[in-house]
Amino acid sequence: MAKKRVAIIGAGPSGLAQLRAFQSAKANGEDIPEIVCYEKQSNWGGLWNYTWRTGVDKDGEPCHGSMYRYLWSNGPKEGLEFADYSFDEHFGQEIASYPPRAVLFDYIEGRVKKAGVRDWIRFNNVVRDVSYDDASGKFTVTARDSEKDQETVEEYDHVIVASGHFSVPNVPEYPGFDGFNGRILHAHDFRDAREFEGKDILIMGSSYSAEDIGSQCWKYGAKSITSCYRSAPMGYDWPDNWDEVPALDRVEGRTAYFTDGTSRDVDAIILCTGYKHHFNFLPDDLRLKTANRLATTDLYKGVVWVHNPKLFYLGMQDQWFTFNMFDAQAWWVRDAIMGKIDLPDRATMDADWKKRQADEDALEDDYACIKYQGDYVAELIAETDYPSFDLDMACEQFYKWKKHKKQDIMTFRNNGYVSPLTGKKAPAHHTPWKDALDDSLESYLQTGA
Ligand code: FAD
Ligand code: NA7
Repeated sequence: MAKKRVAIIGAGPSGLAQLRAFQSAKANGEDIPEIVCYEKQSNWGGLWNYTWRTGVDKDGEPCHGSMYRYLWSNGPKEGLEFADYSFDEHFGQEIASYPPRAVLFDYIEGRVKKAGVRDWIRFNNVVRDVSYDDASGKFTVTARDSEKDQETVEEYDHVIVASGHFSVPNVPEYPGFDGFNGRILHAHDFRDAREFEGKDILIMGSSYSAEDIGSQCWKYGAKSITSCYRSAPMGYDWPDNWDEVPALDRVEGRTAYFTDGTSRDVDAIILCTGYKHHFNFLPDDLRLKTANRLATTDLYKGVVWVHNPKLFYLGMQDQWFTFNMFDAQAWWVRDAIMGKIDLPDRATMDADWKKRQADEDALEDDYACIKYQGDYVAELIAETDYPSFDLDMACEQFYKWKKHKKQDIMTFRNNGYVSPLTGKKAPAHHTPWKDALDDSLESYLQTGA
């Protein structure tokens, strides 16, 4: 029988987890399918592969990158550590808990370099279209190779969508935006906080991007920060030049008016208003439509497309857990494709995601959400040979992180956490986050002050 063919779309942390999952089965002597991973960028790492570009990329495709300079991990690294590749193994030394982007990129890359899977990836290949044919039971994937300036059309038995969902911005419009005498940008296009040194800025939103982009601007010398929320304030004890106010009502000239009747003059408006699950290469019958939540709509076990269980999605959940959750999903999907896990009938798959959503809706607070996602990761791991680790201990590190943020939002990154893999507590970083202006790998890995 001909080997099965599997297409993976995206070589970010999720797609790379899938490559590593198949490679580990191969290393165990198993007969794995033929794997082709399409990646539209010229390197791997997904969002962690920093680009200065905004708008369109070098090939005229929507620029994938949403990360910015000076970004440090927004949660402790002990919560995302790969169970088959510890930070200690990669760096050969203990490192602090909130690595900058370049350090995490190096870690992600280290594992897949060791696995030797780069040849499975077709870089500079954007997937333009996927379709499914009932008669043949196969998918057709159409991609464009920008280096060769050529289109390819190939058939696959399975498709795994790992294209991320924090790349296509959700961009609301408010009255007066078209006449604003300053810059309006979405977080997706934010690259360097130094641009806003000495400026009065308005941040819209009250989630991760609002908190972190506002903090970056504060760290790199913005004159004042005003953040406005639609539903609930972030509620941290902000520095003196940061005010958190209710929703924006309208803008007139340079003046922003809020729903509590107050107003501010601002130089720039940064829309930290989230992202869309957007798949411009998928037809209606294959396209995931879900809110950004922990239990995604129409995905059995969070990964199997219930309308056509030969199609899988990775990493489509809102994320407390990231790299190790993508791993758990990738190992599980690998085993489903290789026939080691049986998929149930449609009714059972539907009941699964609906129950997960009902359970999620009943969660009381962020602590319960963390535990809920930790339990999900543990559930998948238990069904595969991914190395098990202490998920409760990982959750504990997130609980401590939440408490540290509440204590002081500008110092939480100075803390160290315990690795669920090694049981060791990370050392404090040599420089407090607010004073560490150099985010390079070399600077971060220096030991001692
Ligand atoms: P992505 O990293 O988005 O990778 C998707 C890949 O698919 C990309 O390489 C892209 O080029 C490719 N692709 C997309 N469409 C196509 C196509 N049509 N054809 C071919 N290739 C395609 N997580 C953390 O754990 N810690 C953090 O501190 C953290 N900070 C973040 C900060 C920001 C600003 C953002 C936006 C996210 C952050 N995240 C963080 C979450 C982040 O989503 C995950 O860490 C991780 O990058 C998700 O991996 P992924 O592979 O699912 O998606
Ligand atoms: P999130 O977590 O999806 O948050 C989006 C925020 O934007 C949230 O506070 C929303 O308010 C707000 N929002 C959305 N639409 C609007 C409109 N129309 N008006 C005002 N405010 C709005 O996205 P983030 O970018 O913060 O985080 C995404 C990932 O990036 C995250 O995983 C991090 O790791 C980095 P709401 O609360 O819904 O009222």
